[in-house]
Amino acid sequence: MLQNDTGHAARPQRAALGLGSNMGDPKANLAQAIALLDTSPGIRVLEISPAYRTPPWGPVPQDDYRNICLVIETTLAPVDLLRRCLAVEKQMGRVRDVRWGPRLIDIDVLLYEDTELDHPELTVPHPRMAERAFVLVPLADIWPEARIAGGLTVAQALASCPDRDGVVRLED
Ligand code: X6L
Ligand code: MG
Ligand code: MG
Repeated sequence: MLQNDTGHAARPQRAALGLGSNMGDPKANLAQAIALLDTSPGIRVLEISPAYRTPPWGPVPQDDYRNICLVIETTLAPVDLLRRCLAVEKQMGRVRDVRWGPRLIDIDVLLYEDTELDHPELTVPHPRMAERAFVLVPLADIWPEARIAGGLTVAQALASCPDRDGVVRLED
């Protein structure tokens, strides 16, 4: 990737983020996260998906989530983008206790242009997004032609993703 000496990509790059919340007021938490991301230097929010109520995935029993995806334009390099996402989580008061447990806000870097990156802090495309309807359903609303791991588009992966039924679009 083209980079200058500030760790910024030379030109804006398109990336996809996945956001989720199942503590406090999830709608307000997602709105705050969007605002904090959009006002971050080097990040501009281009598209916001509809919100979905999604059953909790993973081994920890917990409340349903509210999930959305964003398409952003960024001059940050992938790992700097991740660090910014984690800083927003922390700024909002996220405390990490139970692995895969309930969270106030979770912000994941899903895709970064066509970049395939395997870094100690970050793998893109997100290696498990193809199995997660709570990611694919909102992402298909705003970036269906994006390619995920394995060469499938988001729309193609969604067509063969189990458990889509539990993912319910929210009107407010
Ligand atoms: C075995 C072991 C099977 C682990 C599955 C699956 C772990 C998903 C973590 C797993 C396993 C996850 C969200 C969520 C989480 C979210 C909804 C995760 C991380 N985050 N469920 N569960 N939305 N609906 O954003 O995705 S924990
Ligand atoms: Mg996550
Ligand atoms: Mg995360």
